[in-house]
Amino acid sequence: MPESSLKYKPTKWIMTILKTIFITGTAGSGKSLLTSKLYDYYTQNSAFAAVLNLDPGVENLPYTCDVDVRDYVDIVSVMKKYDLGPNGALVMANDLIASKIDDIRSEVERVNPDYLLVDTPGQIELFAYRSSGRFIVENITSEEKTSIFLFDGSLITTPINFVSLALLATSIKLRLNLPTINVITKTDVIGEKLQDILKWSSNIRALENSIAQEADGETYTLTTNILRGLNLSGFAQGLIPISNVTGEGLVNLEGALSRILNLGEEVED
Ligand SMILES: Nc1nc2c(ncn2[C@@H]2O[C@H](COP(=O)(O)OP(=O)(O)OP(=O)(O)O)[C@@H](O)[C@H]2O)c(=O)[nH]1
Ligand SMILES: [Mg+2]
Repeated sequence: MPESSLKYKPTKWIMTILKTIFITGTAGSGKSLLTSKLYDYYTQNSAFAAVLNLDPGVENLPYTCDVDVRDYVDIVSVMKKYDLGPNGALVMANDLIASKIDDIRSEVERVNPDYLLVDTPGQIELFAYRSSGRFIVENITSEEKTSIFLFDGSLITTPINFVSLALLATSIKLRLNLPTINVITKTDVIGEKLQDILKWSSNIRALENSIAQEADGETYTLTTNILRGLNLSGFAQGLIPISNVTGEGLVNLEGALSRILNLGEEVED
């Protein structure tokens, strides 16, 4: 039995119903570190939080897993058994995880937290674009589910990069079919660029002007057409800037989660 399943919720909690937060984003955007910060936040506020790690390939995590897919699928064994390279093995591992969903769900139910934080794999396409990812999202029994999509602040160096990341965020939202909070991470290392990014995210005219300064011809036409399409669905609206390192902005993210998961009520015991 995995050690994590030894953590049980005290009896007084048994009747409360789970709320699940999927933490998604591009590789290295800060998903695992944010998971640990949210875990600390809920725990410090007397809520019972637990973490489900869905990344079969990760070696070190900045938190202790309560439920861990690595207990079900060993990536090195998958590589050897099926004679696969690392990417092929991750694809196979993700499908194997989906086939273990009943066991994973039972383990979550045994832990029985108020908040389940789900740290997703670095390879976002594995989680969001293969049917197994959506299957996992649909098969975790939970009263409320939401997704956080992390824009990696250090990747948004130009307005075109910003639009292409917003396109990815929208595509992931479409695949997972979950209410999504958009977050920009690593604000501690991007300096004044943050002001530009926040302006772009709230003012499509300003963004189009910045795109015009960077690109012309086909690139300009493609980028602005994508942008106008995304704007119809309110892309990147309310983008929340955070730093997982300094903690800046986390309080705003916690408030946004509360509005979705608790209808605006603060976390309470
Ligand atoms: N400066 C800074 N570094 C950060 C921040 N968030 C994460 N990092 C660093 O970025 C690196 C990747 O962070 P992770 O939390 O592992 O990111 P991830 O999205 O889980 O990565 P994968 O699962 O491999 O895709 C680590 O070195 C973190 O310390 C942040 O807000 N600011
Ligand atoms: Mg990670």
